[in-house]
Amino acid sequence: MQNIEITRLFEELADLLEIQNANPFRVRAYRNAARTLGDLPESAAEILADPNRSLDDLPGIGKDLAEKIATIVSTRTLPQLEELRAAVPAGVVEMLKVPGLGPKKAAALFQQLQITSLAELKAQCESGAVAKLKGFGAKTAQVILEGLAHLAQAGQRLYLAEVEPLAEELLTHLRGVPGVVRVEAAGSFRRRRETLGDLDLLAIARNSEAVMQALAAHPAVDKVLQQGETKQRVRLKLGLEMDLRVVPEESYGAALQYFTGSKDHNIRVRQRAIERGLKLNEYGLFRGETQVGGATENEVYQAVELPWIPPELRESRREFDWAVAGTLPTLIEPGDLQGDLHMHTTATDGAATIREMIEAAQTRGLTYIAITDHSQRVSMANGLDAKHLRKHWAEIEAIRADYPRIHVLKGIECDILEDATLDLDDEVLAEADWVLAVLHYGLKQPAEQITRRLMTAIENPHVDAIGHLTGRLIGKRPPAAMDLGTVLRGMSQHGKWLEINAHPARLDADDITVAQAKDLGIPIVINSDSHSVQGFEVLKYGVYQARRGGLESGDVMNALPWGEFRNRLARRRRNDV
Ligand code: DGT
Ligand code: CA
Ligand code: CA
Repeated sequence: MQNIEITRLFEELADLLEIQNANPFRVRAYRNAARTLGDLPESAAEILADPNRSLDDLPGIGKDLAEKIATIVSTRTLPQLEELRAAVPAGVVEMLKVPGLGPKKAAALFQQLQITSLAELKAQCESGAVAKLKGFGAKTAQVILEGLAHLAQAGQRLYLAEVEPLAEELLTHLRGVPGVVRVEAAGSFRRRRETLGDLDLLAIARNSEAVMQALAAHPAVDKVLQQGETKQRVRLKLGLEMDLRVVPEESYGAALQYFTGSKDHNIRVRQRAIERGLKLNEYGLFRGETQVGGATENEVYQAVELPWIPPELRESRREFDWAVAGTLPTLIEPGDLQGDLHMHTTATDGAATIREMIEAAQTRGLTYIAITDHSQRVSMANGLDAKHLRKHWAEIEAIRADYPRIHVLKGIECDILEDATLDLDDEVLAEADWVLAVLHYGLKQPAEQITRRLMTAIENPHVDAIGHLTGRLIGKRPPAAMDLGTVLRGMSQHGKWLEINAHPARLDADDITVAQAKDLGIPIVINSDSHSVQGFEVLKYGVYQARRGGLESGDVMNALPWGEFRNRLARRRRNDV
């Protein structure tokens, strides 16, 4: 069990308590515990299993919380949480998913206007009742309405990163069931989409009954929703539904191909089969009534005269053109990354010191990093002004001398201000080894202004890369509107690099944008945006996004060995790109 699952439950508990107007100290205790676990470099479950160690040695975790963590690790829930879930109407809990609505406001809406569903919330915002509530006002009501619209559009999907650890655990669990020959995840999970609507598992098993029983008995499963002879649908406690299908060995490839999707990709593969006098479905490849293949995916693609296509590319974009021409990219792999150019320390809003970050990066096998704390505009995160930044850089310089095996760049995450100027003067930026320019504020400005702001950064010779391009938070905050063509052409012309921010809520720039960037020859960097020593874990999600954009290792600057990276950066900085 991963810390993130425990963290989620504590946060939910804190939210529910807050809705019930519980003692603020209790609420804070759960939130602090969630933060402690989130920043913990090791698994709480492993500490529990170690007889020589105790969870209550961790800061902010007392005996009571340690016991609760133990309960979660063994049951994946808490009796207290179940009680609260039953006591607070589901519609009120749902309100917390609305961007701009926290537990305090949800509680007020519930207690004072008796709102218990999103539909009622919308109606009461439109009628003006919400605006009249104490502490709300017309502007808040408007923000809630916009949040509701965004939520409806995004649907109820979970981030891949929230699901992946559990999916791997379930796969391992099912692979251990006697008689199981193979189990694999298909669907959007296998295509590594940034969010998942549900999880699709496919198994070959001698006894399908036994696999389904093993799944139903797993503590992560909340409820069996449907069960047939070869198909089972369950709801996971994580808040996601999952299909398990048991298929015969001779159909496995066809089923894997079919259920991996995407639907549009499948339609084109099936069309190619028809053109060759074949019929393709999830049971196999058929000529007339006779099965002529389908045990492996390779057979399926071969039959339609294509090479095997990596799942991440199966979105019916350019993969067929590439496959036919024999130019499918050799996609970058998570293990290819050698550096990370975006991370925070205790100098601003990070949880770890410069030394701790360097050591954690080194433990992960990275050979170069850039420390990029926030600039002054981000006052909430203790952003640095010129004076404090220079002091921070001097500290990095002194410390990096102690670590000869890793190269540490003095960087900055410099804000691009609302008025299209940069948050720090050129003479300060000129002293940095690495400058990442980003938008944090005013993301709702008109497209022309956002474009102008980005162009300011792009035209500034000291800026090396643009970080989290659109500022989106998937499912929570829409991307800033901009003239993407102008921005990308500008980046190409001025030799700027584009970040894929690997944070699971950002994954920005997205797959389609990085594919466009690649066409324009814009180098990509995949960064963790770590705020703790655990932060590097997310790098692989950035790599998945890069794969979906068709990127090869050579397109990604921090997949280069240090020497080559340094030369590329130096060339960029001399402006001969
Ligand atoms: P999701 O669950 O929304 O994140 O996305 P997927 O792609 O996992 O979609 P899902 O779970 O509905 O279906 C899994 C795969 O099954 C899908 O990618 C392609 C295949 N599939 C499902 N329904 C159809 C269909 O009506 N026609 C075709 N050709 N394929 C389908
Ligand atoms: Ca799915
Ligand atoms: Ca499904």
